[in-house]
Amino acid sequence: PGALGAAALVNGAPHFNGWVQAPSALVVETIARAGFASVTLDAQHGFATFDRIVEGIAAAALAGRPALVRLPLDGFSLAAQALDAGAAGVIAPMIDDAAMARAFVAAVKFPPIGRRSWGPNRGLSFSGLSRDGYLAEANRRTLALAMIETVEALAALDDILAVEGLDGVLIGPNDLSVALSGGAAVDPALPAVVKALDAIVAAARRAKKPAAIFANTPTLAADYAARGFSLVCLGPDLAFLQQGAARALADVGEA
Ligand code: 3PY
Ligand code: MG
Repeated sequence: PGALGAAALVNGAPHFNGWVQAPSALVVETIARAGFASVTLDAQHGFATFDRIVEGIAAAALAGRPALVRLPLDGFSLAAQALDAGAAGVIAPMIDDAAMARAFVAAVKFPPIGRRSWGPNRGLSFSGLSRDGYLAEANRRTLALAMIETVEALAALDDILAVEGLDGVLIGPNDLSVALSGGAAVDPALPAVVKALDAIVAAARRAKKPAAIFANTPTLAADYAARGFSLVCLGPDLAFLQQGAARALADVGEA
């Protein structure tokens, strides 16, 4: 399925990722074959249990696409398990400061950067490398992305980006809008959110790390790509399904 190195994301054209919350193998394969460059299996707000993650990574691989996993909030124990299962990278939600980013990195990078425990299973076999080769390369080939979606994280952005082994940041504009509006609105179009975006892209450029973002709509996705976000996540699958179903009903005059 290929790796998703941070360096390629920094230098390449915008990369569109299909966000999957109901990751049966068939759904993941369908989203991957729709043409997204990679998929994300969401274990925070989606239904990506570990068994589904194991299946979902295989389904994405069948379509020749790498899979990322968004972790739940309760610690990082799933993080290295996902990499062992062949995930190309992991996304940690609600990272507020450099200490949290360092704890995340410790879980997913091998020494000397972190303390990921050895046992890479399918990650090793996908890589095509020897055991020593994987040990030498895995820190570069697997992505660790910290979600920036709180007021605290915005204030600590440069410190978070400076954490060694953290490959980049991924903006959660929904949570960020809730945070920046003091709980008054969930709306990525809020001026305070939009204003933060250019500063985030600039900070990531200074750190030579990719800035990624989740987009609620294709229009927002295109806008984020134009602003310089190098990885733009679009979805989720359940919204595609709901919107397609509603449009079909409307087309037959039922809505
Ligand atoms: C957010 O926008 O807050 C996200 O976490 C994207 O899913
Ligand atoms: Mg969020």
